Amino acid sequence: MKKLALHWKIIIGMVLGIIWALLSSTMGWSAFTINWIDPFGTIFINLLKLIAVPLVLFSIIGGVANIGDPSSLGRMGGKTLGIYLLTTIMAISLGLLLVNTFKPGKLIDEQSRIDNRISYEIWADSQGYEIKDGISYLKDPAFMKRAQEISDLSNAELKDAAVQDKMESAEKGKETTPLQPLVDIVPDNFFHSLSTNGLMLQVIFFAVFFGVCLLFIPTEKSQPVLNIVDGINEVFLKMVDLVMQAAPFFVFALLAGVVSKMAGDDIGKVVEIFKGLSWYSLTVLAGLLLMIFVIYPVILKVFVKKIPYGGFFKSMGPAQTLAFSTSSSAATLPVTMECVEQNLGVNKKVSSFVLPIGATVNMDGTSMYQAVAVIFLAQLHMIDLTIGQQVTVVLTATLASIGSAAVPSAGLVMLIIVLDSVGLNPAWIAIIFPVDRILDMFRTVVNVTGDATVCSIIADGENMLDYKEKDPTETFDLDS
Ligand code: DAS
Repeated sequence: MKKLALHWKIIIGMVLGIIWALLSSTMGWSAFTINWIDPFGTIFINLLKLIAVPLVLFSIIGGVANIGDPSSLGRMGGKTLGIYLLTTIMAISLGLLLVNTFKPGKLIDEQSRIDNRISYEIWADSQGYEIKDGISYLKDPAFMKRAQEISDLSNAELKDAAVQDKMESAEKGKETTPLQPLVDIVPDNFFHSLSTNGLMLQVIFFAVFFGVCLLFIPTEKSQPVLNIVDGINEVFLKMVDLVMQAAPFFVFALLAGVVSKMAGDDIGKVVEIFKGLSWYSLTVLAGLLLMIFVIYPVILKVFVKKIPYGGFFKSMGPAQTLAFSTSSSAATLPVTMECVEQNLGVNKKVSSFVLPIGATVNMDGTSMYQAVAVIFLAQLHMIDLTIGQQVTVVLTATLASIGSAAVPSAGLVMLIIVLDSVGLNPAWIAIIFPVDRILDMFRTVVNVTGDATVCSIIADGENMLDYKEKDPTETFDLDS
């Protein structure tokens, strides 16, 4: 029987995980699933993250030192950041087009929108915001009574700790100087950067710095270092191959855990979650799926003729299915790197540099989702953002997606900054919180697909792309 490609095995693992979770929630076994199956999903993500940081460190040092002249590194760096920025702004613009066209926030009943608007005006007034196009609801005592009920209710909902601490951490992140993001890239203690989650940019900075300095020492001294670096790199890539042998089982555990935590022993909860936010979820999904199946393939067709439509998906299948299952670009990074190098034929000198940066700062799916979410929430509260405000959303969603960590639900936390930038209530993330984990799976696939697309364009531009149709069953082979 023909060997099944790994991404099909992963998809089968995902489907079985969802079926198991739905079965276990009807049979009352969700506690068993959460206690005895879900931990294997966490182990899988830990294993991938365990590999990601050292793999990035050694592959960038090797990639930079092998590049030869620092000027081509500078050129590649400039192109990388430039194209990443372009794809992010394009994703946000597509999101704004969809949410302003379908207006999902206006599809709820008028009275609820009026109530929402009143609670917004109460909140805005308490923040000292001046409401320009204020409506007369606040003058009518009947509305004031209703408003008080709503604001009490919404405050009670927002007591939810999961929302509260996310808000506190984002609030803390707000008090910084404009150049703080630049300062944060330069580590003062490299071992702290290695041992602390979310400091990938500091690891990248150190690796580039170390690799460039390798270029400036005599070859007889740098070559032994490079040989060790390349050897260590191979070991970490072999670790990826080993872990990926069990990916279908780990993904089964991941999906079983996610759905069981969502449904508990009441399968109706999953239905409830989706019914409440269906138009919003459908708008986000439409945008994300357009990015994956139309926008990126068109960009690839225009800039990189060699990679056929089907070939790209066959090559990136394992990384995309893993991005979906883990909802973490950081955890998926080692697999993204292997798929781009082994299947798309991108030279390691490009992928080792472009992909880790992409996983950290290029989150097209996240930025699109943030744009849709902000306009949806404004519509839900009968607030029409002006064009100027929507341009602000483009800028802050770009910055927020750059600042989002490559971990589950990071995009939701950074949404607070985008909401705040246009005078909306950051606590509204509680409204879209229930479906966030599911939408996060899709936006992480977009983030990873966008990184791979840009990496292929850069490699092709540097004549470092050697795409050959490959048998996808050979990827992650232990003896390859
Ligand atoms: N889960 C994030 C990632 O890893 C994306 C997000 O939260 O929006 O890419």
